[in-house]
Amino acid sequence: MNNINRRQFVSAAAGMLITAPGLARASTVRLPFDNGERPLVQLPPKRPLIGLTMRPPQLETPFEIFNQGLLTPNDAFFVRYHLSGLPTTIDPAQFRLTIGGHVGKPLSLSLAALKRDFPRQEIVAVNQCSGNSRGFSDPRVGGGQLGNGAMGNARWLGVPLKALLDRAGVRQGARQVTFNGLDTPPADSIPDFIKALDIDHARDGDVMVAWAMNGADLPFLNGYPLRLIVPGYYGTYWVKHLHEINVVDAQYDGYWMKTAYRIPDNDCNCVAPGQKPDKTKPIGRFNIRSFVTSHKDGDRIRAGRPVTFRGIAFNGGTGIARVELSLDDGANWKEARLGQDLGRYSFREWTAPATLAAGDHRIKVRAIGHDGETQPLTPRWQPAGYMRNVVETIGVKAA
Ligand SMILES: Nc1nc2c(c(=O)[nH]1)N[C@H]1C(S)=C(S)[C@@H](COP(=O)(O)O)O[C@H]1N2
Ligand SMILES: [Mo]
Repeated sequence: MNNINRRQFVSAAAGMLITAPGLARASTVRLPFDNGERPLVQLPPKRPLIGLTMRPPQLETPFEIFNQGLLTPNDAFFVRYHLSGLPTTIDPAQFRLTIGGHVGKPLSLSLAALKRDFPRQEIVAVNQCSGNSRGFSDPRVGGGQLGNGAMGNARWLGVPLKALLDRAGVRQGARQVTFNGLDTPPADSIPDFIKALDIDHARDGDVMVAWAMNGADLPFLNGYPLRLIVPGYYGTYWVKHLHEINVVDAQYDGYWMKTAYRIPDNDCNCVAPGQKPDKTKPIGRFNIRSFVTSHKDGDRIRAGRPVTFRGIAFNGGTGIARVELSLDDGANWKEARLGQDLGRYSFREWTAPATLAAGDHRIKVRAIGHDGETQPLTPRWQPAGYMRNVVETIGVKAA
């Protein structure tokens, strides 16, 4: 696609959001919790996805997509925004990424320069919203009532953030790096969405500025033309439409770091249901999760016939060491076979053969990371509904 076409394409997609929300509202789906009915909403070029809000657009991926391949297709990838002021037109020829603040030589880079003058890097990594699965919180909590579809796995292509920071020359005393996107608050009272990483994290070589996802330009709704990729970290840090990077010599204390996206500062990052934490810290790495994708709760299967259960597992970056399946609600566990390794930040496929006698069966799956972390059998709770990673259970009937 040449620049002119790309520009028109982007404005058309954005215009659709503003002028015709819910244009193609095909049907509804029901997420398995109270008030879980959602419209299927199509915002081209996305396929119909589960609609949470229209302004700003928030869409989740129908769960069956995760059984169709380890990489989540761009047109099925979930969408999350905080601010309704989305950029309407982005001209790739005019676009600049600036790197400033506590540096020796501030930079203003065109997309062409970014692609031409720096080393490239490709990482397969999961992007997961902190509030993925929040709708299952019990007691319930405020915030977007999400099922399990606010996550996705993609191959990201771009430049290591370290290379950009090195070129700008980070000065002595740098503490953090802040990231701002082109989206804006609808009112002055709402703080702009700006996130920060510690300087050492920003320079770890894995954090990157990406322009492509699964071999194509970033979709508009996933951050065209550039976004931050923070492998192993919750999506809140993956700033979309990224255009401004600033090195700062103090702890950044903007609203989205100091007040929002904080978790209990204790070993479980949890509190007793209904309680408030006495100390919090910014959310960080994913905890470990695994899912069955081949079957869903309530499925019927043939009794006495071999069946293969399949699913995915991922964690905050040590990678998946083992996945175990229980066919009897957690009494016995057997090891699943791990599939292709796309890297320690990716979904890892697992499969497990089974033959079930006639009757009802409670199937559970749990993953163990290379760091030894595993999943709890009872859900942890916290007031924001972040970081759900309880062992998932589905009921199937064999007949
Ligand atoms: N500019 C911008 N970037 C953003 C956000 C936002 O509101 N504005 N939301 C963040 C959050 S909370 C998540 S979970 C991810 C979602 O990425 P996606 O929309 O590409 O799936 O984007 C992150 N980056
Ligand atoms: Mo998020």
